[in-house]
Amino acid sequence: MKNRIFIKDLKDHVGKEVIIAGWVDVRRDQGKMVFFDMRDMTGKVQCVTLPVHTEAIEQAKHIRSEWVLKITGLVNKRPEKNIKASVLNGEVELEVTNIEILSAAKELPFDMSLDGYNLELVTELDNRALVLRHPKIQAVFKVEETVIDSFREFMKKNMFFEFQAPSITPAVAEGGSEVFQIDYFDKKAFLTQSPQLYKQIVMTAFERVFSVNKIFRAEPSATTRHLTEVVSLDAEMAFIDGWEDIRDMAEETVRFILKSIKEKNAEELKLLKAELPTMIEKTPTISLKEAQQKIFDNFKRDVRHEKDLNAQDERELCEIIKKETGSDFVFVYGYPTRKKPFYVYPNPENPEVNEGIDLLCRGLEWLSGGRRINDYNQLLEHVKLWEMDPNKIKMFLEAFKYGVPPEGGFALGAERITMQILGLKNVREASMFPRDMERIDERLSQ
Ligand code: AMO
Repeated sequence: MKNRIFIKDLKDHVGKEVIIAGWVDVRRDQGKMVFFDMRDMTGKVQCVTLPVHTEAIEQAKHIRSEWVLKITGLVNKRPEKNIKASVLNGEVELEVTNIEILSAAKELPFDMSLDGYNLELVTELDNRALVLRHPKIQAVFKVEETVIDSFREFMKKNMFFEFQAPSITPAVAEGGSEVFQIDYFDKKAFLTQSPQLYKQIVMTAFERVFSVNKIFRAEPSATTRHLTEVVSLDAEMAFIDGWEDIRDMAEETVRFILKSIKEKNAEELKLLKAELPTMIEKTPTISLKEAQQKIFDNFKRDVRHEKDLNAQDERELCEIIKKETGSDFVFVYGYPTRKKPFYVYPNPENPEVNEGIDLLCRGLEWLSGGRRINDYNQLLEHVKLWEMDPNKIKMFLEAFKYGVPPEGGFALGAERITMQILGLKNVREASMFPRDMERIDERLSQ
């Protein structure tokens, strides 16, 4: 739009007539004057319509929340007693001289004011298109944008090459039944559960690689932590001395993401009353066995013979580690080999456990990764043991025939990180268009 000024820049135009465009936020009639806030993508400003501007005030009396207007007005300094120094445009207001209605809006179905907004998650998701206009909802996705951007930035800083992983695959990468099968012409194929096999293939050519891609999991459980479509932040690197190199790279990646959010999203954190998790200088690393022992010692729950940590174990472990060290994060290693995917490297001294790792924070898994098998024959052995069809992953296996250095990698779910950083109760709040067993935009049971 020609000559349009962004609302955040109005303070640079005091005394001048300008054009702004945006949405009506709230209208307040006061005696003969009409006040309303206008909002564009850069912020808000108070508009005042005086009786002298006869045409404008007649129109101002009709406008309601979410109407889209083009406004001509004079940028005035606010009277001294009305100055709000701490808010954007707290020192100025716009004296409206002309209103052009670009689009009228239906009456809102619920209170969309900053403090009045209070919806159940189901209603929020049923009205996603409208609630995306609310600053608290926008704040969530601005933080998520930083999570994804800063992951990319950190990877590039560290010489990782970005590639585009496919979403349609001939085979199941992670194992298990949590996979969507699709009709692929007259054949069957799958939606990818993870770019795992592809990031490993690309690593064999580019050394350090990463991808930001959608993954799909047919998670049958309706938990607060699972989506069926996830933004996966994946990394893979060659020439490692051991799984500890992967752990350290994962730790520095997360540290950089947290630092970026602190720098870029102070306003959003404040609005959502969120406190960033504490990452101490060296995140504690403990084995699954040690973790289970700690849970037993502290909570008198005996999970020492379990093969994995369940949701309650993760919560309790994080609580213990926080108390002991001040860290919100903890790495867990030493999971049973047969409980993890075929590509994870077994510990040579004790092949019953592998060199995979998980990073937990505030009671939830943020990241998985570890060292991988880089020897072709050992990989083939695992393919057989895991009862997989080598023909279905021929391209992957092919890459390992021709010399592959010791390697490993990790992956983080963008929604889970956002959820945990902001203290959201449900991962669906951190997905703009969440897909789960019960919803693809609309509720499936309707
Ligand atoms: P994993 O299956 O643990 O590992 O997934 C990695 C991370 O992705 C996120 N995540 C999910 N988030 C929401 N809903 C889900 N259904 C969901 N599934 C996964 C979590 C999790 O920590 N190939 C390995 C990674 C690797 O070894 O590099 C993998 O996919 O944050």
